Amino acid sequence: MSGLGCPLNKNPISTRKEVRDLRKKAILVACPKAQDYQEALALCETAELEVVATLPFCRSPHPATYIGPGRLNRLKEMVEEEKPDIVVIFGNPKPSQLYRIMKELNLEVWDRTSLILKIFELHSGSKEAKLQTELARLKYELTLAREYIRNVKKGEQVHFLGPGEYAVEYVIRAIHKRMKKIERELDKIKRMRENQKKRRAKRLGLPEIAITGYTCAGKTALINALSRLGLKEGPEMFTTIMPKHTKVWVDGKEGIFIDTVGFIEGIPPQIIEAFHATLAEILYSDLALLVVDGSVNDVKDKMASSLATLAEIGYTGRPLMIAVNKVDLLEEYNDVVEEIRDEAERLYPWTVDVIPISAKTGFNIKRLAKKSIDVAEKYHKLLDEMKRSEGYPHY
Ligand SMILES: Nc1nc2c(ncn2[C@@H]2O[C@H](COP(=O)(O)OP(=O)(O)OP(=O)(O)O)[C@@H](O)[C@H]2O)c(=O)[nH]1
Ligand SMILES: [Mg+2]
Repeated sequence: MSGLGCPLNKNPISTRKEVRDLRKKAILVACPKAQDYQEALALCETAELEVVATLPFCRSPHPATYIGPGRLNRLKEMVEEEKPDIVVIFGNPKPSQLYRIMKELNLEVWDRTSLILKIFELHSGSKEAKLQTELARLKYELTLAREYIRNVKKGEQVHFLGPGEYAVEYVIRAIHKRMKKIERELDKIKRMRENQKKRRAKRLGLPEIAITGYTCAGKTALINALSRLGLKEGPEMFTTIMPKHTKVWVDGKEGIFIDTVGFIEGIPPQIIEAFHATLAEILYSDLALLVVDGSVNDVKDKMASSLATLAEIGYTGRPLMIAVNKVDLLEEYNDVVEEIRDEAERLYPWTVDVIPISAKTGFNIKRLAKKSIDVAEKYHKLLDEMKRSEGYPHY
């Protein structure tokens, strides 16, 4: 890397410790007793933050300041002591609440959405991923800028953003303009992607299976086990942002498997909206293959959350295959599989089968792939027949 003003030129990074020292310091406001506390820490770690202190917050939100006046005072003291770069409120404060906290602390404050957006920004490699992430960020910032204007109009003194009402109105107009431009560019990419898909379907005529599920469930590990793609897997969250396809051949049967972006509990709506074209890969497929991490305690919650996201993007009333992954980490997995089967049948009656697998050791991988191709093939044929009749569904 070269260029003026790049501090790395003078002090080349040579050790992992030095790299870690470049992380921003954060105070995390979260409930240590909550099931998603580990997720909060993992998200901070993936967003390259060093959590220097945690302020426990387990109550229901306060109407004005989300964390309440007492906690806010304590947070101010902690900011004085720890001098963090950022405060992370692991929740979903309203823009007005977030605005008040920022104003009180005079510091950058991220909520859950902002934290997830940061990770998407860090992991977006392709042009399409970058544009989608920027669009999600702009949608998010628009709500904050509107809140800022509302407060200026109420005659409040504002400090943290600096500029006055007209400057912020100018920023809002600029955000709208940029959003329009991105939407046009994404539209072009979407049409290109749809054409590629149509050409692929015409050329190969193979059933398509979208591998979907919670972040870190092992979707990429599964596609790697089925192919020689060697895609990046990792313990960090949202390693995969853009879909990847591969043709898989099992015992004389062929299908296209697609790796997709992971889900998370309460996935920010800005991400669902901005990543619509990417998530549509799941809708255009013949079968969704839901991978769940069978080794974690909250596997049923994570599955329920993934099913809710599938419903939100419109995947419902269609076949679903479930793979209970990472069974190599369990001494005994039959009970977990049965529990997941019962829960899946209750929450999603179109579940075709629940198969235990290990993407790491390869256990049951072939069986899963074969069964998935079979089901997808049947649905593919059914869709072809429906296409010829009037009842063709337009996804
Ligand atoms: N022990 C074990 N580890 C696994 C298995 N499958 C995946 N992993 C590990 O789990 C972590 C997450 O795997 P990924 O394949 O990156 O998960 P993903 O679902 O693609 O995650 P995102 O891309 O973030 O949505 C990685 O460290 C994998 O090596 C498995 O069957 N057994
Ligand atoms: Mg992945």
